[in-house]
Amino acid sequence: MVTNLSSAIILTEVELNPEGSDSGNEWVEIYSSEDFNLNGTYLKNKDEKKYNLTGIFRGYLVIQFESQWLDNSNESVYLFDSEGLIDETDIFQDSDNDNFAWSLCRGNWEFISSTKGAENNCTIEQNNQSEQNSTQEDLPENNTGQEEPPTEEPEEQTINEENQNTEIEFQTIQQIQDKNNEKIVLNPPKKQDANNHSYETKQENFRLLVSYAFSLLCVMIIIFISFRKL
Ligand SMILES: [Ca+2]
Ligand SMILES: [Ca+2]
Ligand SMILES: [Ca+2]
Repeated sequence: MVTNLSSAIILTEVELNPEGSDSGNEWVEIYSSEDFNLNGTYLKNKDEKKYNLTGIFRGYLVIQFESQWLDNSNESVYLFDSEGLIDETDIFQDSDNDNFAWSLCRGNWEFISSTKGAENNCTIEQNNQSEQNSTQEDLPENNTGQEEPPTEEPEEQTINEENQNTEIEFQTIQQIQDKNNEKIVLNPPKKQDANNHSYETKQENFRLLVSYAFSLLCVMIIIFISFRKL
């Protein structure tokens, strides 16, 4: 199945200044993941020169110009179809007369070793480094996330202290109530002591009376014996 959907085709690599003579050796690389009909599409440079494209292709396609077509500074490449602009590059400069070319890597244009008609030589290490960097950037957030819980402990301690204070206040109230109870309980025995005291006083008076009577009896016996001897 051949498509001409503009979303299926992109610009992937541009060689402004190939090694040696530029005339006849400059090229632009485009890519489509499925069969694409180029009829009606064209390239345009920053000087607005057009270069018509034809044919059906899939994957990477290199368009090599027969004569000098790309300037080595302040140059861009645009891809059009009959309905308008499909894709465009950044503004490029290439003063290096070698096989380095501007290459699309993860949405950004990078000046790296060219891969004419093949997948761009985007370094995997950059991926790993960027992932490591992002991981390292994430670590402090995780650390701060782990450090957050200890701040909750003082709040719990405060709550415990409040509970302890409440318990202490409750104990104080209980002690006051206990003291009140003690007063209520202790008051009646004082009345009992008074009764006991009066009872003891009566007993002592009775003992005194008995002792007086006994003494009087003894005196009378002594007197009786004395009179009997006379
Ligand atoms: Ca050039
Ligand atoms: Ca050159
Ligand atoms: Ca390439």
